[in-house]
Amino acid sequence: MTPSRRNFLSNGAVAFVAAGGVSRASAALLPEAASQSSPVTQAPRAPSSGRPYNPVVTLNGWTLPFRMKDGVKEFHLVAEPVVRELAPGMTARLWGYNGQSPGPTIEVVEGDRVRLFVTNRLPEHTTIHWHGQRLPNGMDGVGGLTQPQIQPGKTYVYEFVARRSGTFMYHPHADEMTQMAMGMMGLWVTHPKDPSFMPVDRDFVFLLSNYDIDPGSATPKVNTMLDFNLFTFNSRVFPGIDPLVCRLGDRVRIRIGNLTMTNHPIHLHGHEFVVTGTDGGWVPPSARWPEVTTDVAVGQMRAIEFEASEPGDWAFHCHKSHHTMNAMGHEVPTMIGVDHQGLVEKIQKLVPDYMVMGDRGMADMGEMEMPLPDNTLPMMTGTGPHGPIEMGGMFTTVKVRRDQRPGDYKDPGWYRARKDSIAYEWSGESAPVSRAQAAPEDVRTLSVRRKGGHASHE
Ligand SMILES: [Cu+2]
Repeated sequence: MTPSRRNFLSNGAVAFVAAGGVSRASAALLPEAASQSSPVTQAPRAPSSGRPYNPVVTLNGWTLPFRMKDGVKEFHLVAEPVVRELAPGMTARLWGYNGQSPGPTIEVVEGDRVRLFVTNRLPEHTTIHWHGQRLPNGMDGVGGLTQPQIQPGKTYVYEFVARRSGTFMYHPHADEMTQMAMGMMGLWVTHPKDPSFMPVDRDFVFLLSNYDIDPGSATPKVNTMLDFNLFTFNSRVFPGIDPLVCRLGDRVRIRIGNLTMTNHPIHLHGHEFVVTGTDGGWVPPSARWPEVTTDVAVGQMRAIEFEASEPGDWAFHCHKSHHTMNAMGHEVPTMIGVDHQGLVEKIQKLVPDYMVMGDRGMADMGEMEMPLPDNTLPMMTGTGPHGPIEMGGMFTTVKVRRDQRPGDYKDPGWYRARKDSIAYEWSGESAPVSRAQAAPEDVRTLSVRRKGGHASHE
């Protein structure tokens, strides 16, 4: 056993003893740390005390309960290893908060004094940084800079006033390359003091995160710099991501935070929206312009708003096409246009399971039943009412329904469009197809010049 392995184990043992051995008297001072094991979207949690607000809905997530103590809103976050189902068929061993990655959403009201107890049940030290908040410097959660690291088994207390309304995030500022690659992050929403300020009927929130998990394994590779293979909304990939269910005519807000290593152009079909909020606060109406795609850069928050005026199942996704794929083989050659005739039989004599892939594009992958290693997902997955959707990763739908009851977020199933309103196959006479002249057989796209110049190269 190496010394570092031994240290790791003894740290873990200390954490366990400390977490399990808290005396009753001191435990009573801490607010209960609620935990969540289900990845299903929980209904919005109306505040039980304190100032009123219109709660948000965390996509495939939940809101952390609080208690009022002498006028202070108290929360208890526990940083710990968690098991997160990324989609049915695949679970990942992540680090998160209170049983899930991302951690629970924290909802408070502008002007609230907030006290956050943070218990560390990880095998290494951590901190929490309250991304975007105005707060005293010592509460900013940058390990080494503004506070000592929270060692395994210890609980730290953060306290500050939520000074401005808006959308924020929380994440570690301690070994963050590892801890964020492992899924440690959460959302924070500060509601305006006046509940009639910019009211909406549905207020959704989610974080963008990415992981690199080899097929057949469950723990993300934390040293990956750019080549991630799973891109997620709230640590879920399509078809494991719930739809954003709306009632026709609803004013809808979607708040998106990005804690991945790259930007994500988030695109909504069938509606145009305006960006109403950024990390810096609310955008004044005179400064907004209509969009159908908004780029959410690394470390940014965007709130978008629109009227759900068009019934249907509308795609809502990152527009980087690799981000709507699950674990991909990066070494796969492009085979479009390659003639396989006669080759397959020859190869199958050596490799009986060999299949031709990609000679007419990759769309076949959406329906092909290929043998997969345990605990991974097909590259494209999810089936709709008209067949395979050929998407994974950062994709879901906004479902707009006339008969969805206010406050009801239950999936209404697939949209039943009127038959004469669906794109259809032309059954009339076919017209002659005029084509550009075919490329000549002997076309050279690459001409190599050898040292001897033109003369030696024909
Ligand atoms: Cu993306």
